Amino acid sequence: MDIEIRPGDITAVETQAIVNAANSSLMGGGGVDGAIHRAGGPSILDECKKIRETDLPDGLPAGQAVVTTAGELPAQWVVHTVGPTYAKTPEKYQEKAPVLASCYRASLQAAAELGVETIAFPTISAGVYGWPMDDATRIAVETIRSMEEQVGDTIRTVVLVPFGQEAEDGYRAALAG
Ligand code: AR6
Repeated sequence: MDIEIRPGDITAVETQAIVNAANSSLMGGGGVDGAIHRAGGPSILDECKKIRETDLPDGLPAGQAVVTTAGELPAQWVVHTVGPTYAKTPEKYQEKAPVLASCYRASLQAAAELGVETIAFPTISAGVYGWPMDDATRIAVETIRSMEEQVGDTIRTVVLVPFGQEAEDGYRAALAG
């Protein structure tokens, strides 16, 4: 499983799947969520609404993932996951860091079940949800690496998409570590 860094807008990335840092409602929002729904068109929201009506009436819990098609995006699939909000206290951090790791695990598992070979991730929780960039990128890289045995037969390439220099620096440091 190769891990690559491709800076820029994830909506332009031509992997088979891209991951959305959504919220529990699955009804769209700002940040990368807004960008994906804008660029992908209304079919993504239509599918999210159906998922809410059928499987997830209370919304998608943090740390889990669901898949829709990708509308007009170059990708075929959007994997929607919900990161935790950042909390500074050590007790809360101990509770929430595993939830962030779970976003990466659940997204990779969902993609592998669909036979996806290439997938791109934004820096989940590192925007509106306030997670410090160095820690968010470290958790991303460590968790993706830890999944190699489970999903590496299917997923050949994981693309990390930093949106800004701080994210890119974080990924480079984590990959070197
Ligand atoms: N391509 C790649 N990365 C992006 C893009 C893009 N087009 N746009 C933003 N980022 P955020 P969160 C980066 O806030 O922290 C939404 O309103 C951004 O710079 O999108 O998990 C949802 O609906 C940051 O590094 O997601 C939720 O309510 C990273 O993506 C909430 O925000 C994540 O920032 C989720 O917050």
